Amino acid sequence: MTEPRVVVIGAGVAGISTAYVLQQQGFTDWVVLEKGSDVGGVWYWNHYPGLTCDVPSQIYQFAFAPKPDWERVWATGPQIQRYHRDVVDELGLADRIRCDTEVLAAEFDDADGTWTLTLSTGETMVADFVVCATGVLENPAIPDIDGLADFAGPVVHTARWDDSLVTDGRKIAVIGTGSTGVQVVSALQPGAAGITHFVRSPQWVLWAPMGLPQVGAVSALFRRAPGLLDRVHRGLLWGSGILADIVTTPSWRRRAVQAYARLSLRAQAPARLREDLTPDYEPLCKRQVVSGSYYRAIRARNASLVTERITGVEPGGVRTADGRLHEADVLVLATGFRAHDYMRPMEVTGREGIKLDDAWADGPRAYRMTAVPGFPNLFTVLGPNSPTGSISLQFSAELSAKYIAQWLTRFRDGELATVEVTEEATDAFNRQVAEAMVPTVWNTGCNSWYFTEGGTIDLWPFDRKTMVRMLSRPEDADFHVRVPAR
Ligand code: NA7
Repeated sequence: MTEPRVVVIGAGVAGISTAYVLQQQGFTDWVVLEKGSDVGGVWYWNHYPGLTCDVPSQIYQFAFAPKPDWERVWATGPQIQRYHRDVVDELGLADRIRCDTEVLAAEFDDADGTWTLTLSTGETMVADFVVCATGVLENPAIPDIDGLADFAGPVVHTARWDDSLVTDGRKIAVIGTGSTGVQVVSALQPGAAGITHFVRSPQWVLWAPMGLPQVGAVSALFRRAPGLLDRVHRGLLWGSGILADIVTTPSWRRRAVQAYARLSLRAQAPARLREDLTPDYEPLCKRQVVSGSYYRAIRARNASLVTERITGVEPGGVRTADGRLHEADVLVLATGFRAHDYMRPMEVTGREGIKLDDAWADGPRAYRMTAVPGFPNLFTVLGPNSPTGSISLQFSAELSAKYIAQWLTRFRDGELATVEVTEEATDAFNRQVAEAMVPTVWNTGCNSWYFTEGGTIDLWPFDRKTMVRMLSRPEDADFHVRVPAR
């Protein structure tokens, strides 16, 4: 038996799932490296006002760590961050996680089949396997707007919020109208002297009571009856299959949800802004925004909606194409993420010096979310094609980690030294993905963070059963497996 040395990079949903699986399967030589000062991934980095998960808490949780007593049906960011911390502590994973440790570079050594990692602490670390659990919505996208650096007041991206920033009583400009922009405008509007929301492309906003508390009696019942909690979780996983069907297959169900989105706009948006707030693409095409408060916020006296194109930022505010200067004291960038960076900015060098940046010049390309040709003994959890908008992230992270653990077991059993997915298998998978994307709602004529630089849609277009089938057992024919030298 040769115990594999495993480094997991990232301690968010994907990294914690991987850590749990490694612990459960009795691996002993592994560590999780996390660049943040705490666990939680996006829930650590994002703490802007109004942050709420748009997936109900009873499904946005690990199956192996069910929480009976969420405060809200849709939990807030701080609650979810605390949950991740608690899970790590309660499962005894904390000692394995090194925070404040960024991996700057990872290089594969062809001669001995190991990875050498260069850390921000100045150390190097050698591993047999690297599991990149580095996240999707990780690197903030800073817009390229003329004069941004000249703004006189604070400029803050929502994913790097400054908790000491005072916004009450000030004039706030918010750029961006995705889930984040909608949430931050709703939260900042009541206290602001004025809030201007710059909307380049309006979004469909599904109405939902996002502030709904989880009734105490329900929490008490779940605490007393863990079996019931488990059944509810499974029921929700099953139910999310309907959601997957809605986005991937045109049907009456899709039309019904789209009709609800149109109704939300008609019923909630102020009449004078309705035209400006009406998107020119189908509901559900972009990642659906859900809110119970945005239309109320944007119709308030101190709020204004600007759809005119931004031409630049000046010390005193934001200038638009009609020549107007929209005065502001604080500029909030709710401009999203470079969602296809994955492991980057880490410099990853695979077999024969292949750079990940070159391999992915046209956008990320992987096999079944987990493996990349040219990069032996490196796996990804919640890697390319993993965002789904319907299948639980925690479910796919745990499934992927268990899949990867099968390779680690074979290493431990002396059956392999290195494993690398083939180009052919990766191409075949990506052809399947492209074909399955055709009838999806994401392919109906809009632009969003789902699209890569190469124009492909970086999502999971199959159902949960297919995910389970693809990741239940490694298919040897899809891999180059090198056996250990005797
Ligand atoms: P998104 O959904 O990527 O939204 C980014 C927003 O920022 C979107 O409205 C963009 O407009 C806008 N944007 C980006 N650059 C500019 C410039 N230069 N000028 C004006 N507007 C700009 O990010 P979020 O953080 O809201 O949400 C990400 C995910 O987090 C979300 O989908 C959920 O899964 C949770 P555009 O639409 O491109 O015209």
